Amino acid sequence: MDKKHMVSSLSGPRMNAVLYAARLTDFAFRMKPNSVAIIVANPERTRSNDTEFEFRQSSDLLYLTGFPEPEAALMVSKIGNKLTASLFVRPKDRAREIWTGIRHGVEGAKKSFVCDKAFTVDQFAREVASAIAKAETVYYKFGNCEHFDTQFDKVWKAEQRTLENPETIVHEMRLFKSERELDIMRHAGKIAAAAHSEAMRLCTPESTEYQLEAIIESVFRFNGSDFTAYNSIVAGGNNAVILHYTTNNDPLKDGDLMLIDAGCEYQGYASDITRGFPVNGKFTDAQRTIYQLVLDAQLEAIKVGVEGKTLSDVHEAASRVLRRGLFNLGIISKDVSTVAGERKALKAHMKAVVAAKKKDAKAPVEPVTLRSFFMHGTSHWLGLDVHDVGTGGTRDPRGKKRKLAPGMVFTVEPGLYFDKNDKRVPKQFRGIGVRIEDDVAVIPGGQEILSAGAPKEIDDIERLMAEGRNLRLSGQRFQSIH
Ligand SMILES: [Mn+2]
Repeated sequence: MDKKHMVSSLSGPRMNAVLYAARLTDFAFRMKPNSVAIIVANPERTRSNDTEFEFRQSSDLLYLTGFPEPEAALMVSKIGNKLTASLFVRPKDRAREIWTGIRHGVEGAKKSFVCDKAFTVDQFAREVASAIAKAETVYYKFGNCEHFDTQFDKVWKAEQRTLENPETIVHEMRLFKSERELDIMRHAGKIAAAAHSEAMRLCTPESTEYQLEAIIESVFRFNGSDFTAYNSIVAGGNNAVILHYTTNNDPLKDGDLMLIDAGCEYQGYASDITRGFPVNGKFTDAQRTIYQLVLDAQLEAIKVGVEGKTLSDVHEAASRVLRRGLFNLGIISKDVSTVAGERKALKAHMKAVVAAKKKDAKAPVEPVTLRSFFMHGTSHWLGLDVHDVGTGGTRDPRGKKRKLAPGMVFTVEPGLYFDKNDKRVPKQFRGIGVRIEDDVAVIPGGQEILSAGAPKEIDDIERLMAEGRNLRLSGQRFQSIH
């Protein structure tokens, strides 16, 4: 692997005790007076017989404590002026640790994590009951882990306290990234960008989807990321029109366009990048036309995504460029080439659908609009979850449209998908699927593209792929047993 694609994990930024303590204090500050909040770990999940999927901590518990083990919970109590953070963890167990690795245990939890008290997890029900007895409000979210739900339910039913959702607090906090979080996300973006560049460099018409997937994920892991942030989408040719294609098993075809949507998770934080490139290193005219249109839309949308704007503004900016482009290519008609025109046409269509249903007649065909080829949103929040949380989604707690502000991180990912059998589009565009996705952080007075290291301009992609081809001709290639 090329040296420049290695981002050292040793130099990577991470959280520390001071930062976790500040988070816990902020969380407690936002809790109601005389309340108790409980946040639980994800359960372990079976993959096959007696082996489990790799464990990933629940994002809220990870955010507040950094505690990485299953069968764990955090309880924060705020009674009068007294704040107490308690961790519940698995007990030390020499026999189990030989098989599955070291457990922090109660002593380790107290030593290495921010808490006032630590208990073994079998004390959970007892300690929760005694904390709830003194509180007026209890924060707990059912549905994360059945084991804890059962225990909590019994205790809570016996005490009859007002129940609130702790996510309304934690998710609002998670929406705004601190300087350290941005550093970690920059690092995740760098690793993922290096992986995409490496896939471009090493792709040939003889490659397969799974080989490119292996290259992408080996760069992730090589640079110290913990997981993929989601299942990698590595789609050649017409597979790119399937939005969440993750089979990744087909051979590539000379002349096809590749779509790779893959991101790593570093210190719990996700990156999320999509790039497209021609399998043989040269865009055809048709591919160039569609790719450049999506890129123009993406660049325009990114420009709009600054402080004070909303994610709908970003989506509308991308859509405007795409509508105009599709009209110029003769794919949509003039009357639906504006947002007002599109709205009108779709409204009329809905009416016709309802009318047809009443008469038991066949439903009318939906008019061809941008939505026929771009059927997803342009943005989502990014953070500990790839589709990150933020109270109320794109609306703030008061129901107003959420305005972008420093510390928010979101993706910008317009796309166009023309199925190979779609007779609504000119022949030369069929079988082309393009999505271009970057990760954008809003910073005071501007924005920062965390994924900028992955080329997306046509010339840059073709240059990188030519460079890779020359290296291969000189004998350098990715190790393969074939
Ligand atoms: Mn995304």
